[in-house]
Amino acid sequence: MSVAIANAKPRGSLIVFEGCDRTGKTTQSEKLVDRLKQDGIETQLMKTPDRKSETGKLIDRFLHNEIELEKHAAQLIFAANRWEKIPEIKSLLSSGTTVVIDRYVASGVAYGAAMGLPVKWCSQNNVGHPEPDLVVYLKLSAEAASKRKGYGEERFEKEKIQQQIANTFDDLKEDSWKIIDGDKSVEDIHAQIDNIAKQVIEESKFKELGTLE
Ligand code: 2DT
Ligand code: MG
Repeated sequence: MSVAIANAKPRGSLIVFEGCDRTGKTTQSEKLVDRLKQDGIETQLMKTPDRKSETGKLIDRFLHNEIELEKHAAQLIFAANRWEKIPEIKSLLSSGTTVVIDRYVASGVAYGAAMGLPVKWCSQNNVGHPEPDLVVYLKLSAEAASKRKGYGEERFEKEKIQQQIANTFDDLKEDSWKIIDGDKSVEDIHAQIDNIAKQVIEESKFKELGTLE
């Protein structure tokens, strides 16, 4: 037994950024990846939706209000777009690379619920996805977010919907989630996340990767 552990190869961690629109997820996930790489930790940045794949192109048009989609269909396309990434995520994690991902299943559920879909139905589409080791939940008031650059350009960027999405995120919170005040400075937030991420990466190395049920 002890031999097996001594020979086991450390895996990477799955670190997810979640939160409403314009809360700093993209900025912070990019900064975290740069920092981890500089510190010698193998890391890869990903983003879902990935707007470049075939499903992603459809999603991009939907988010820009160029096309309408029936809500279940929309959610299944978002889920499909995430499923497309799962083999790569699993392979990176098992080869020891940490994966930092800008939005993941909680966004699927929170935005799906805001479209009027049952939380249970939305969650079901993610059964079998690897479970995040850490969810960094960036929280910012809907009012503060609405003042940020670019707000209002896409489908869900309206204060009332964002408030509803924030409520669902709050309901979804689990032990692996860390709530970060998105109103602090970019550097303060980054320092906090860097600390938490490094701790999680260390703790997860020989822990079995979970699967969402
Ligand atoms: P950004 O590219 O700015 O992150 O916006 N969304 C995302 C869903 O409705 N369902 C999902 O499953 C996911 C991952 C959140 C992407 C937008 O798409 C929404 C905002
Ligand atoms: Mg956005």
